[in-house]
Amino acid sequence: MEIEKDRVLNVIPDREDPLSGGFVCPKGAVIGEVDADPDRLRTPMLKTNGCHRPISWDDAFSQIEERIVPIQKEHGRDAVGLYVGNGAAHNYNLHGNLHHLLSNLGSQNFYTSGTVDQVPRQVVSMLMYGSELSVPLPDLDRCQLLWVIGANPAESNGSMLTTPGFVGRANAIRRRGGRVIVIDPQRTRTAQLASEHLAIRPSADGAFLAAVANTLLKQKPVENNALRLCGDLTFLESWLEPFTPENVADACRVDAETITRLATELRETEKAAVYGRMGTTTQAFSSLVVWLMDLVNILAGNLDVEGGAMFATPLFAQENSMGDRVPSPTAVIGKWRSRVSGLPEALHQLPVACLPEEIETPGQGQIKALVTIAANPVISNPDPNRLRRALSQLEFMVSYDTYINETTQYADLILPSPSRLTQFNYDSWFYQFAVRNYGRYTPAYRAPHADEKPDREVSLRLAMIFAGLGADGDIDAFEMAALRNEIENEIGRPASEISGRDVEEIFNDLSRLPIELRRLDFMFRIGPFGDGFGSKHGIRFEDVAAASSGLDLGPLVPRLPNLLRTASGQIDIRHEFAQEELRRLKEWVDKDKPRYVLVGRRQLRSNNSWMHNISSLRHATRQCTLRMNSDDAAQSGLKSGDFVTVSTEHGSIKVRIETTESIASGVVSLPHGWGHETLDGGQRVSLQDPGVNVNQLTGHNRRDPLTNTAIVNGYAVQIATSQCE
Ligand SMILES: Nc1nc2c(c(=O)[nH]1)N[C@H]1C(S)=C(S)[C@@H](COP(=O)(O)OP(=O)(O)OC[C@H]3O[C@@H](n4cnc5c(=O)[nH]c(N)nc54)[C@H](O)[C@@H]3O)O[C@H]1N2
Ligand SMILES: Nc1nc2c(c(=O)[nH]1)N[C@H]1C(S)=C(S)[C@@H](COP(=O)(O)OP(=O)(O)OC[C@H]3O[C@@H](n4cnc5c(=O)[nH]c(N)nc54)[C@H](O)[C@@H]3O)O[C@H]1N2
Ligand SMILES: [Mo]
Repeated sequence: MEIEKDRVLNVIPDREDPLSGGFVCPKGAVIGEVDADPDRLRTPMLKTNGCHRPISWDDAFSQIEERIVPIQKEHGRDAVGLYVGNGAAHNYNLHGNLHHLLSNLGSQNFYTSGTVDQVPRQVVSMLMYGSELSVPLPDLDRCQLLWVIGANPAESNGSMLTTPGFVGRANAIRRRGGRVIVIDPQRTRTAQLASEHLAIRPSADGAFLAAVANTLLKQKPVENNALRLCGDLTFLESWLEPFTPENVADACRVDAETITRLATELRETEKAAVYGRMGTTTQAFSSLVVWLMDLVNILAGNLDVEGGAMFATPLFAQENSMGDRVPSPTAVIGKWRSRVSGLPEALHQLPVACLPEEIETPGQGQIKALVTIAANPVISNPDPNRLRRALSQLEFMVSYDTYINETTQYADLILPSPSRLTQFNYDSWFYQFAVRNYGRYTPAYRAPHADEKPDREVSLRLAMIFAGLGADGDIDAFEMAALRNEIENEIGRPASEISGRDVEEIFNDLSRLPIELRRLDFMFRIGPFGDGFGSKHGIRFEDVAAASSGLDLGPLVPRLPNLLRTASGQIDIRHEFAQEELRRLKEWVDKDKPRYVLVGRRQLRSNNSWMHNISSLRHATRQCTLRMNSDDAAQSGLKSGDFVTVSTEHGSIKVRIETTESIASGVVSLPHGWGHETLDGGQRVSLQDPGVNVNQLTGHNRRDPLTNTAIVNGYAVQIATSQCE
């Protein structure tokens, strides 16, 4: 970035960066506009007589303490809920401090946007490999055949697959004689790059993949390390038996010969990988589809082999890479259940489906106070109107965000996030899923102003308030005590690289760095590339910081069996949920299908519900329209620009249609993140072009049975011509 007097003049691609190769996303390019946006929050705002007015930070923290602590004392720990949204994942200073918030809050009411997103992917990884972070990634730079199912990385930049510049990578596959196959009811930008596009019927991926797996099983699974780690798979013959290419072809709208050909090709191509995302994890059979994708990768001989579906080895230690392999005792779901509906916890979270009822329903453990961080669930969760009613009945709500948004406007107190330019970043979350082993440290560009609080301080002050230690305690001492604890735990683990070492020695070594960098250094050094605090030759924080274009740690490498953390020490394929879901899938295959189903789409110049306040991101391709197949529209006498009413059992919305050949007949699509008309000021540009909230059509009763993740793709909808313009 070129910066002059706190203002970003220019964002310059870094062609030396081994991960991005100099690709810059249009949203990254406008970081200066976000930073300079006059609507961006700059001081804490307290709601008095219905309006948010600036107050000082000291007063803000005192308020939080005065309101939260009595609620905890009177109603118990679960009475304070925490919701963490997508914005936190992109920010080390938030994400890297979350563990302080969680451990000190001690509440079962922890929610994230993950249960409207990727949780089925992580839970299936936990069940199969023993860790939620063991997510197979297509080895894009070496594969010769890539299947992309229900994902649009050309617009999304990849998800659970960090791949800046996906378009270049996909073109490279084709240039080296490989093939890209996109399986998506929409002919997305990714599908336009593909060698072959299958416009599958929404929700049919399970049936399609079960038929592929069945075909592979009959052709005999490819022998390799991964297959050997699965043990006896003969039970699959009866599980998959109903799913032949012929039996599923109609339901999938893919003919039987194509299914057989694709399965064979997958088996015969040496470097091939199956990858899927949002269209696979927020649909009717999410967890089953994820399970099937991994199964297909295994049966075709592609799991954990070069050019296939591989696991990252991130620099930042993760549970599957810290020393030797030992089973993870927490790799189960349902460690506790929600109070009202009894839904199981997964990944220490309750599903968002529980949030409104846990606020509304009286009794011990009812949520009386809510803290939201970098989130906008009023837009991003199903049934927004119910959540709005629930939020307005809270005794106290605090939100931490860059903007006043549709959710934070309900907060009694909103804390402003600091300018991104004032903080270093290390994308610890995203590098766990990067197509190369890689790490990049980005230093801060400027010092914070007197009124700008770093995320670290805000997070630690909140954690100290939760812990009952007061709003003005010593955050450094607090953080260092927690770090010392972590060191103690790590040296107490026999499998650790630093097992049995001296706490003080490790702690003092970290003390050479500024306090906010010590844990980052710790995590690097106990990880697979770290120096184990002198126990081996390896990396320390300084090495990462010195690599100004990012530290390249090479292509993905095979990680089995050491990656496994299951109790069996094997890849666990046999799970009851999968068998039950296959039965439900069989019924679905045989059922009549609705006339129209709704799917989502992501937009290049948007990021879920935000970035809509940035004028230069307004664009012809970023409109909140209902895309409808041209022939379907013509049959109903509709043309682009007409308004229709779209309804489900949950609600109805009026929206302008855009007719297109690029969506399958019987499928319509709406982007999510819109519906700013309920904003009571706060974002002047967003209000000029509010769009409609697609989640008015979705409800909490439709969930993935295993993880209770919301279903937002493949909704049956009715479409009626609207009387209004
Ligand atoms: N520009 C931009 N980038 C983003 C975001 C953004 O809002 N804008 N959001 C970020 C976030 S939070 C995420 S999680 C990622 C998501 O990243 P992706 O998953 O890559 O993106 P989506 O556009 O959600 O892709 C989902 C695709 O699934 C298809 N689909 C829907 N239902 C089905 C189905 O039943 N079967 C099949 N096969 N396909 C189906 C849809 O047509 C759509 O093309 O993107 C991230 N990146
Ligand atoms: N129907 C439907 N619903 C969906 C989806 C869909 O495809 N269809 N997609 C789902 C998915 S994948 C996701 S991830 C969710 C996303 O939904 P949410 O997680 O609720 O969040 P976003 O809309 O991404 O909003 C993020 C908020 O974080 C703030 N923010 C950004 N950066 C920072 C920061 O550094 N600090 C702080 N404090 N705040 C920050 C932004 O201002 C914004 O208000 O939506 C889900 N909902
Ligand atoms: Mo997401």
